[in-house]
Amino acid sequence: MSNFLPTIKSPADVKKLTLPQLTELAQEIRERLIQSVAKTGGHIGPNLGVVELTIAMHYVFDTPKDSFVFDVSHQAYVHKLLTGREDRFDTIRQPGGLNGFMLRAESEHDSFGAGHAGTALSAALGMAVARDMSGGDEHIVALAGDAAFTCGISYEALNNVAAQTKRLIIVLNDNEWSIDKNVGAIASYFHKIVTHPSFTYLHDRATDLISRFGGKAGKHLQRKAEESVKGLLGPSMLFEEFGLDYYGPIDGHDLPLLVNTFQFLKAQNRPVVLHAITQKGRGFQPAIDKQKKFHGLGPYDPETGHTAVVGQKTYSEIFAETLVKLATNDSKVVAITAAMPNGTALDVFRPAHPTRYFDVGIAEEHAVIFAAGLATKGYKPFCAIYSTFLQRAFDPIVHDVALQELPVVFCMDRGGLSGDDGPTHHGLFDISYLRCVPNLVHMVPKDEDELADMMQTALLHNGPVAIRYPRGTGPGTAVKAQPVALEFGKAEVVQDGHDVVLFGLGALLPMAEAVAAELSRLGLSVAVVNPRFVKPIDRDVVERYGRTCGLVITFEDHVLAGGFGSLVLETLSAAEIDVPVVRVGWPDQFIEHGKVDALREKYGISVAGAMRAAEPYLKSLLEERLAAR
Ligand SMILES: Cc1ncc(C[n+]2csc(CCOP(=O)(O)OP(=O)(O)O)c2C)c(N)n1
Repeated sequence: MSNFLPTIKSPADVKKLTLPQLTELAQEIRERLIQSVAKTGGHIGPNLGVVELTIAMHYVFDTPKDSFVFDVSHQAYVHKLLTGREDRFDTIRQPGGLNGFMLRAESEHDSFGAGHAGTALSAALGMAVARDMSGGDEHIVALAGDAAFTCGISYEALNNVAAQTKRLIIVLNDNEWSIDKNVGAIASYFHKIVTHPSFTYLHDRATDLISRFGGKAGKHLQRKAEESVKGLLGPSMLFEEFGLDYYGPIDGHDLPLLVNTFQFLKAQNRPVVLHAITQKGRGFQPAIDKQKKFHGLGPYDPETGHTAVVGQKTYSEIFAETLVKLATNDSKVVAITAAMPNGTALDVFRPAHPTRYFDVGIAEEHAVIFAAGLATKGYKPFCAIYSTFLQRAFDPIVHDVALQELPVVFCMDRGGLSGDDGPTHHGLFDISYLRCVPNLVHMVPKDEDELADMMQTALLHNGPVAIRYPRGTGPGTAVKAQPVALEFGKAEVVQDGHDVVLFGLGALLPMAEAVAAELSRLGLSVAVVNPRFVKPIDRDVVERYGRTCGLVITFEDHVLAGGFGSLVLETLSAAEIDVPVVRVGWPDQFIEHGKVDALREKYGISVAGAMRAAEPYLKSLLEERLAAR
């Protein structure tokens, strides 16, 4: 195999290669991706699908002068390899290493950071308008997957493109997959275009013309393609109606064709859409066979694609299995996912209750308002949406669900630090952004069985409820055959005591217990509380221990600002109880990617960190309490 990749120190080096050499480079990149991501884990499938597209973009355009905006930007690995980060590529998603997404702070070639879907077109349009206003001549290229077009924001951007700029290039990277199979009318529409018999004809002709005539033929071809496709699809062509010129569909793995097409598009003085057909996982059979699994995953065997078997069930699986039970007992229970059937484990629910399962695409706002509509007719929707993605649906939660007191249940997976994915994916804000919303109940389970019980509690509650639970596995507590509703608004006192009280929220209860053990060794009497409910907080318990104890310590896998500890402070203050409160949680800054344990240690969310934070109070507390005995 050739060895061009190590010589690519910047996109200028890509431009030095010939077209046949670019094809060899594509091979090298594929091999590198497969080998490297096998060790680090990451979005292997999407990146194998955009190898040629990214090479062609860097061959034709000039970042950082020109700007590339990638939707989600989980498919930016090839871009990273071509923009001076090849030597650090093996550190991707590792502590201190490259981020798994585009990051403005990481490289001047990363013009816009992302991690959430649907933002590329709006950001690219903003850049294009800024360029126009300041008289620049650079190119702005947005690359968005077909699933990005299930996001409402993409259409909000499209609605403005033609009126606001004359020059913007949008690449629709169509592989027919979101993480799962892409869904809805837009997916069918794209499918109809690409499966039309004329596509094969057009493509064969295009390749033939380009191989015979080079660049000039590209222009000719595009005109032909444009006319033919227009002829095929009639005047209601989606992008044409938005005022963009549509080109394609073309084979997104045909490098010479892509290079010619981008050269042609670069010269256009109209906003354009290039529809490129790609294959997710291209060049790696396990990823082609298992599209869903290889969208994004942990380390795998680069030969076979095998991954380590995880024995214990994840919180997501417990959630989905419990929802199956609830739906079996209650015909009004429905499940909603916004394009995450795999991540939320609703994959398990789909076959069990197919008519009550809804994948709405990457459309969190719609998911929530859709659930509100269902709830008005007596249904009990459970919306399984990651904490970080639910941020997008804040207004629907307030305006459509909570204000009308509709019984929608938000099951917020990945509540807490997400680890390798980094700041775009950490679920660290949901307590703050939800506890200010009237009527909304917020619960956090300490283990798997309590999650099931909280779901039952939510089912019986006639109003909106949110439940947050962490990524991955919990303590491994056995789940009862049938969940039982919890006493509403009541905390669980795990251990009684009268000198110090520790509130360990959810996954941090064991940390609180470990700190309790240390404090007990010092001779203090320590109470440990599993709060269960953030809202309504168990005021009796907070006030009772606040009055008897000389120190309160709260633990949460959440930002401190507006979090559970803040709520405890507010509760104590409202009752005029003056007791020192030490809050353990994430500081007021975005937390980088890394391993959860190491990041917790770094930011003092640990037994040692809690002891350090409590230390200023311990000496006087010990003196006072021990003297009183
Ligand atoms: C708001 C939001 N919801 C959900 C996700 C999770 N997610 C990440 S990538 C992805 C699918 C993207 O599919 P597509 O845009 O077609 O790109 P592909 O991976 O197929 O190349 C989803 C649902 C997200 N990143 N952002």
